[in-house]
Amino acid sequence: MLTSGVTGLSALLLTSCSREMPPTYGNLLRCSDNFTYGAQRSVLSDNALAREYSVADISSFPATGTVDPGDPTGSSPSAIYRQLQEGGFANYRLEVGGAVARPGAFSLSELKSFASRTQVTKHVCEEGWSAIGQWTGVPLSLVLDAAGILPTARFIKYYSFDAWEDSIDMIDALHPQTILAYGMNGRDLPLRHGAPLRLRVERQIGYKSMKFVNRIEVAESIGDGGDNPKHGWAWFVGI
Ligand SMILES: Nc1nc2c(c(=O)[nH]1)N[C@H]1C(S)=C(S)[C@@H](COP(=O)(O)O)O[C@H]1N2
Ligand SMILES: [Mo]
Repeated sequence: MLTSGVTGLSALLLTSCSREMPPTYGNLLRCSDNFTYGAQRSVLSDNALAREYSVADISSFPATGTVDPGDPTGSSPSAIYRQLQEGGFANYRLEVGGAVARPGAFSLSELKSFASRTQVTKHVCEEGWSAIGQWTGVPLSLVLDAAGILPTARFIKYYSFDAWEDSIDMIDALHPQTILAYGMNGRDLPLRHGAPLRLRVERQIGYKSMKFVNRIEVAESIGDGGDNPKHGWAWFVGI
C-alpha cells in the first residue's frame, strides 16, 4: 500500500502539470485543492465505493440550504418550480444536453423506467453534521448512456431550480453510486430534500449532492467551476 501510495503520488506530481485541474481563481490556497484532487484520483481506485450502511442505521436527516425553491419569499424563487410542484411534478423534465449525441428531456416516469439503485449512505455537510439516509434513483451513467455522451466529454455540469451550478469529472459521473435520486427512505424524495430529483455524489462532501436538479450538461471543460468555488468552497472535496 505504501509503495502504491508513493507511486501514485509521484504519478500525481508528474501529471499534475499536464492534466486539467480544477480552477484556482488566482487563489494560491486553491492549489492545495488541486493537490487533494490529484492525490485522491491517483491513489484511490476510480470505482472504490463509499461505505454503505444498513436500513437500521438510517438517522434523522436535517434539511439545509434551500428547502423550497417555489417559496416566493426565498432567496431565488422559481415560479416554474412552484407550478411543477403544484402539478405533482407530472410536467417535470430533466434536460440533458451539451456534448451528447441525443440531447433531450426525461420525465420522472422515464427516469423511473431505468434500472434503479438503492443505497444507504452517510451525508457529510461542510458545516460539521452528518446523517445517514437511504436513496433510490437512476445511476447517472445510465442517463448519460441513453443520451450518448461524445468522446470529448470531460465533465458533467448540473443545475437546479434554485439556480445552483456545479460540476463533477467523468470518474464521479460514471461511478456506480452517483445516482439521480427520486426516492428517500423508501418514499418519494421529500420537497425539502430536493424533490423531485437530486444528485447523490457519495464520495464527495454534501454540497456536491445538488437538490432540485433540472438540467445536466455534458461539457469539455468546467469553465469557472460553478457557484461553490465562487463562494470560496472547493470544487473537489473527496471524503
Ligand atoms: N439546489 C441545492 N442543492 C443543495 C443545497 C441547496 O441549498 N440547494 N444545499 C447543499 C448542502 S450544503 C447540503 S449539506 C445538502 C443538504 O441536503 P438536505 O437538505 O437533504 O439535508 O444539500 C446540498 N445541495
Ligand atoms: Mo452542507
